Amino acid sequence: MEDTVALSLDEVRALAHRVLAQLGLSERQIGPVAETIVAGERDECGAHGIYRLLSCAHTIKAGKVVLDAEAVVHDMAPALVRVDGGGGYAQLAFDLGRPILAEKARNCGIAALGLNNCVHFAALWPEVEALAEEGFVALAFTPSHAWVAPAGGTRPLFGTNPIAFAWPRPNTSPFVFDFATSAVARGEIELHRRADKPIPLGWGLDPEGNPTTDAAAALAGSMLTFGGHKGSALSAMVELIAGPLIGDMTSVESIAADEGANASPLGGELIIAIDPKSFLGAAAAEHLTRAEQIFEGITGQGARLPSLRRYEARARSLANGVRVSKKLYDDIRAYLD
Ligand code: NDP
Ligand code: PYC
Repeated sequence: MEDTVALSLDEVRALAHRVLAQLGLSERQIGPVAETIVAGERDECGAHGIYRLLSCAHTIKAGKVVLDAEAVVHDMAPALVRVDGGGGYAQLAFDLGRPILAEKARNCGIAALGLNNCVHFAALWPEVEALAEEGFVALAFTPSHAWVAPAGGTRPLFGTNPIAFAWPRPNTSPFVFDFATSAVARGEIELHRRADKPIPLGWGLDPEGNPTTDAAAALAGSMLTFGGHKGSALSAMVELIAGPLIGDMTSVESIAADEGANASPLGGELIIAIDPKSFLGAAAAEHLTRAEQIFEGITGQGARLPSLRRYEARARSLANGVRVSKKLYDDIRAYLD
């Protein structure tokens, strides 16, 4: 049984603030970055909770984050806005762009926010969930580093390229899913390597292109997409719509810009918000209520609704705090010495 440390969410937040401040990140960025990390730990998303403080530390020490970045808004069209993150973390740019995206989606029915020139380490669900809490249907996409082979190939080309979706539900938390188009997020394989645990077949290939259960070999070789050619095509879509479409890098370009530093991915993100009230007018409430049949149809046969695990974890963490691996806690605290 692994040694663990019990922390309240306030202690997780304080730890994140202290480590990020010690690393020299500006106050402007510490707030939104720390909140994303707290949310990941709170919702028991191990690969995107306080574990990410280690990748923030590595990325900052490698000189790959502009510590005092200022995000700048470019209002492109009635339904389009871009935010240049100035080489800082994507959370700063998202926080600036979110109210503008919401206003444009309310005015136009649908609107898109392109984040450019950002560092990405996080899960995307906090962003789409926040938009759905405001009543929007929301989607988000971002490329990462070229770590993933296309279906049928053996060399890294795509990023782990997540797709996140959120749907507002009457009187309850939004329906949200958010997953990498690789078989799993890279962070999950990194956690297996740290714990010296084998990975299932289907997650990666070794550097010679052979299927492997060795986490380190898959990290050195290539990861695989989920769902064969289907995940591969979706991954290509993410490259295109959150890369060239918004004038930003592909995963191949991001890993080239990394110059072997093994830091977090750099580049863009596309977020789309749709306002059901604009499509449906006074009938919006009736159709959102009808949509509930889909969720009842899932849970009614004992199947699991994406996001319910997180909401249950959230309730537990809000009540009792969280337990984190002692080794991870010590590795993070080492940045305070
Ligand atoms: P998973 O394969 O664990 O899939 C996560 C999603 O699927 C969640 O919405 C989860 O819901 C849902 N889910 C999982 N198991 C089931 C099940 N049995 N039945 C129904 N729904 C299920 O995650 P990944 O490893 O693919 O990705 C994890 C995170 O990594 C994502 O948040 C993603 O944004 C992030 N990521 C970020 C990248 C970046 O560049 N910024 C790159 C790649 C990944 P629930 O939450 O309730 O468990
Ligand atoms: O886990 O694949 C990942 C990842 C990349 C960037 C953030 N998370």
